[in-house]
Amino acid sequence: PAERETTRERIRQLLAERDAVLIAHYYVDGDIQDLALETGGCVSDSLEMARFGRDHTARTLIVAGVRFMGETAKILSPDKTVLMPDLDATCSLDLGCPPDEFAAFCDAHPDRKVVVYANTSAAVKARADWMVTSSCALAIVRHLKEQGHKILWAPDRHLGRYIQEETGADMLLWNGACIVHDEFKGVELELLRKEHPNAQVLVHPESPRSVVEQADVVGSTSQLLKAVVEGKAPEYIVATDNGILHRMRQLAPGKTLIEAPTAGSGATCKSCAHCPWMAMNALQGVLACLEGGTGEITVPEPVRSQALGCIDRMLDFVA
Ligand code: CIZ
Ligand code: SF4
Repeated sequence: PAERETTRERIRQLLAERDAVLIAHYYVDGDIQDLALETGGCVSDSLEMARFGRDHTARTLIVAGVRFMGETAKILSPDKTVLMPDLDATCSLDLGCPPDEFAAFCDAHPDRKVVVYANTSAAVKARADWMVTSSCALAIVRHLKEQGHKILWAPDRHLGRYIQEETGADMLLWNGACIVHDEFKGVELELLRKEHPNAQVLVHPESPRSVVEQADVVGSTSQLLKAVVEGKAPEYIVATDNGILHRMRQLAPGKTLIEAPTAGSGATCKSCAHCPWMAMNALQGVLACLEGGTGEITVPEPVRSQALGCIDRMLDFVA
C-alpha cells in the first residue's frame, strides 16, 4: 500500500510535468480510475473516452483501456502522443475480425452500409461507413433504416442481433463475441432473480439473448451506471464486466450490487465477468508511459484518415 501511494504520487507529478492526461475505461483497475478523476482526466465508456481525448488540450493522452481505444484516440488526435500502459491489451471482438476477411465480406455485399462497433482495429474502421458504440448504436441504425439502407454489421453478434430486433433493420451479422459478456448465463440468472425478487436486472447488450431477455435495463456501461444512480430499487444484478462496480459503488453508495452469474462456480471460466485485457492495465504501466514514453500508439496513413471518416460521422450524429 505504501508503495502504491508512492507510485500514485509519482504519476500525479509526471502527469503535470509532461502535460499529460489520464483517460480510463470503467473496466480497468479502480486505482487507475480514481487517479484519472483526481487528476482532471476521465473515467467513462469508449464514446466518451474518444471525445474527451479529442477535446482535451494536453499534448499526451494516456489511455488505460484496450488497444482499439488508444487507436481511436490517435485517429482523432494525430498531433498528440497517445500512450497505453500495455500494448498487448486487446479485445476478442477486435481479434475475431481480421481486416482482410472483413474487407472480403464487405466486398461480397456492396449494397449494404457497413456499420462497425468501436471494438475493432483501425484497419476495419477504415473499411466502414459508420462506427458506433453501444451508447448510440440503436439511434444510428434507426436513422440508417429510415433512410432505406440495408446494413452489414460487425463484429459482435449478440449486440447486432439485439439492435436488429429492436429496430427491425435488415442486418447481416459478423460472427464475433466478447469473451466476458458471452459467459453470462440465462438459466443461472433466472435462479438468482428468484433469490432477489426486488432486484433490477441491468444487462450490457454484448450478452447472450437469454440474458438480455431478462433485463429491466439494456444499455451501454454509462447507461447502466445511470440506471443504478437514478434507480429506485435497493438491489441491482449487473451483467457486464465487474470493473464497473467500482464506479457504481462510488456513485450509488447505499445500493446493493450483485454480479450476474457466469459459468457457475466452476474454475473453467477463463474470463468470469472481468476482461483479462482490461486487467493488464496497472499503475506500473501508467508510470512507465510517463517515465519512459513507452506504449506509444501509431496509426499509419492512409488507414488513419480512412478510419477517421466513420468515427467523425458518429461524433457528428451524437453531437
Ligand atoms: O465491453 C466493452 O469493451 C465496452 C462496453 C466498451 C465501451 O465502453 O463501449
Ligand atoms: Fe473486448 Fe469484451 Fe474485453 Fe470489452 S470486455 S475489451 S468487448 S473482450
